[in-house]
Amino acid sequence: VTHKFPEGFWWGSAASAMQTEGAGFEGGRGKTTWDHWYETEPNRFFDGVGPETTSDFYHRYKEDIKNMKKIGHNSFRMSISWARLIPGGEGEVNAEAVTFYNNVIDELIAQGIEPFVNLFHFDMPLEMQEKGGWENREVIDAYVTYAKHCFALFGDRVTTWFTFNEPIVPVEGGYLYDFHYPNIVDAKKAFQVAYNTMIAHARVVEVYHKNYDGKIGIVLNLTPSYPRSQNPADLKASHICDLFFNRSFLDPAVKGEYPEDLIELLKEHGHLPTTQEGDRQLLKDNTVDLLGVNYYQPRRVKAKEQLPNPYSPFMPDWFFDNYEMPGRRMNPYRGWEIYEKGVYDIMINLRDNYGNIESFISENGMGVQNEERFLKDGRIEDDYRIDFIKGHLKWLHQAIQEGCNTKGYHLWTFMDNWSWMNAYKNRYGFYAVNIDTQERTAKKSASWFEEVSKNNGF
Ligand code: BGP
Repeated sequence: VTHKFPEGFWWGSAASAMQTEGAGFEGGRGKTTWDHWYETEPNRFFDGVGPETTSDFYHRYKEDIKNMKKIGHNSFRMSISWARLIPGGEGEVNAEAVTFYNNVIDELIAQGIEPFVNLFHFDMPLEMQEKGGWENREVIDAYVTYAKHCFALFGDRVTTWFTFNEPIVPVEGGYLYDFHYPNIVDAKKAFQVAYNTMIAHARVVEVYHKNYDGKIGIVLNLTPSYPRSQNPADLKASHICDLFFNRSFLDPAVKGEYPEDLIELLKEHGHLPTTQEGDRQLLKDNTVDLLGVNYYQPRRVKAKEQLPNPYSPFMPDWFFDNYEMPGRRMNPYRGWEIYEKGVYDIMINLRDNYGNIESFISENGMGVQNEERFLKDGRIEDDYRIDFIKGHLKWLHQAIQEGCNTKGYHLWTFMDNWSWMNAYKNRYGFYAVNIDTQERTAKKSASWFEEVSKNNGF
């Protein structure tokens, strides 16, 4: 073993309710925006596949958790579906959902796998979105009540919680770039939604800290923003990109305040969100205990080639252009850049500028289209995924050597699952899932990961 990880390193994977549970509306699950969007615009979804069945974790969780144990997981991040626990988002708790989540949590613990539980992974109850979603503070109240129920029901056994997964994604998708419901393009609303999400987050952190002893954090997709050159214009472009896409969530979550230059920028363009008295203090007082970092690819940024038309609607991209760096390594099966050192740069940044907050890689993974082409004697020989994970782990190991407070590595994802508009296009799992039969088959990476976690390194 040349890369040994610290004792107790978290080896595991992550998944989310909407993407794995399936079972349609069985067990009294309420509608989410995804069910609604699929009903109204099925063509938006890859192959026309919607969220009703996904990977049937609802019925097969026992088999899946057994498989997690088999490949050496000591931790697993799942999410609770708000719409399953409280159909409609407010009101009565659904007893069947309580039974289901109790069963899953108890089964994980029985197998020696620590459940990390996330409260919100893109799956807004439809009724809450109809009230305006995160634009409306009443929805924040409903979310806080939902969180209180979760803590009261499961907090005796679950001691690692997350408020949100990638809260920027519903903002980008739903309010800027048209890939999530309610698919409107309006930067002013986008910033309001982003801001209110952080208020919801801080209020839940506050509730948890007042009443429980465990840890609570947030999961952010951090995308290091690398400038094309060291020219002032490129540096400025990458700085602004970083403010919008990383620091708008990272700073309030970890430091309890927004970057001054982000506030100035929004003010200058008349896009500051509406705030309420007490918000600033709330954020200040309720920072996270730990940070989940989802890392897939960096951003490559250059100065704007053409100044934006000042009469066009304001967008973050007024300030930078994406840059296709010559020679960058691409994942040929998903079209995303592979840059393993990104995890190291993120961790060093957290060490030096964010008080070395406790963190872990909460998602990292390699999506592959038509992965069955790598099937050999009944098993998917995913050596590319092994190389991908190894490459990232090497840099993570280096960061730990240099004093970063990095506690674990979770792959996205445990088994192939349904992904938002991409449905089953990109496969990420340690286990392949046949979506017709729901049969699970370990890929080569699963046995490799089993060795890694057993040896606590490779
Ligand atoms: C992350 C999300 C996951 C998952 C993953 C893969 O941003 O947290 O929910 O979807 O991306 O994305 P895709 O399936 O589009 O390749």
